[in-house]
Amino acid sequence: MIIESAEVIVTSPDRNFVTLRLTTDEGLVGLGDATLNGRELSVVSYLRDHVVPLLIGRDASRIEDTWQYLYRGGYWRRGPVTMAAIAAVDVALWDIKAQAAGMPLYQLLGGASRDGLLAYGHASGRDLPELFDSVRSHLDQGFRAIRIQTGVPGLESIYGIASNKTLEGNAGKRYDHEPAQRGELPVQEDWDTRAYLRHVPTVFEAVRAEFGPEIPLLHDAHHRMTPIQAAKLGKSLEPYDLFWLEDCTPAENQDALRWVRAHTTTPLAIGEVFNTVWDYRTLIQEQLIDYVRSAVTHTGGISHLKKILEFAAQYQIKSGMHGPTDISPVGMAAAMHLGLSIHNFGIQEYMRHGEKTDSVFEQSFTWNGGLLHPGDQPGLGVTLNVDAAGTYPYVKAYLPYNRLADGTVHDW
Ligand code: CS2
Ligand code: MG
Repeated sequence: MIIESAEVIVTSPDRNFVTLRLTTDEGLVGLGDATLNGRELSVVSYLRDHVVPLLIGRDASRIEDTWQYLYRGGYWRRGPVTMAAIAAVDVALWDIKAQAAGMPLYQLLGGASRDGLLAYGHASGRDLPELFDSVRSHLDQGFRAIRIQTGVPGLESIYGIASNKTLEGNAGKRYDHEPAQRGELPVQEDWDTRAYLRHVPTVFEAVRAEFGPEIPLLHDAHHRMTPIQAAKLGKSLEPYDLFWLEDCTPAENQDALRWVRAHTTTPLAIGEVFNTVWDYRTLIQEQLIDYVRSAVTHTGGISHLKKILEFAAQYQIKSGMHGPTDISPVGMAAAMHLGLSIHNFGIQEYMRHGEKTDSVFEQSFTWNGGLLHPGDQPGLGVTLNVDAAGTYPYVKAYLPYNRLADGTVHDW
């Protein structure tokens, strides 16, 4: 089974997506997500200019060999662009292999280890009434676990608040928070960690009072605190029994988590900006985290993330795969197949894509009783409508950045 063609398809229905589409000499088509939010075109070039020429004529069945060929053969290893490109090739080859075997990918990965995947949705609000409405709306949609993001008094627009705006063409319909904003330059947002640290515990106190002790609640600190600030927040949130506190410190410094771990029992999740197992080694070996947040799309594909999760399993660390709207339906499907097959599945992030996106990517996953299931179509179970994709050309978009009150750039 030879790879006959490799196309890199860029489309922007509700937001930009980059998809690798491999076709074999037997007519099988495999898809891989290569979307890197706010830097999409860098991966397009990496694929088109450097990787695609290496794929044509290769044996599509040799997934691990192709992975090593691209990782070791590329000399310049790791990093978000390289690992998103390798991920797209890897997932497309797994899609093809499962189709050739006539089974859904999770069956090829070892079969189902559960009936479905517990998923969490994004509730948010500038104030408590808005937040409570959002929690209720997610409960009505069937979510059995909910991420809580709140506005902070004194800060205009911060990460994670859906009501900042509604997406063009989706007027009147709540739309989960899509952080990347279309435009020629990134938008500046303000930040004040001390105001945030004062406010967040009061919000969780109110949410628990309103919705009770059972429902799993998650929070994303989005990389903004120092180790001791993160320790302080983790401790102040202990009474509210969080499922996890995510990205409490910037990810580069793995040692920082030793401080946080020393001060709080709030479970910790990290890794959505990680790209290889090397980013996790200290965190996993020293049990400094409880959840691996990597997405298949940004961590070298199913082949590499499966290895990271098997390493994590030895330390009772579970998966918590990244699943915002900048992970395409192809990337989400890959996450669901992997998540259904591994033993140490924890939870899956699930932000709904928009209608235009659903018209470009035909999907077979199901959402039932708060559980996702990838479906039982052969392969990933996603087909790309190339004509529809062509009607939504790329639109430049950037993630915002942060400045503190004194003008200093801060982690966003
Ligand atoms: C976030 C993301 O979903 C999350 O956990 O951290 O929304 C993140 O901001 C985006 O994926 C960045 O592209
Ligand atoms: Mg996050």
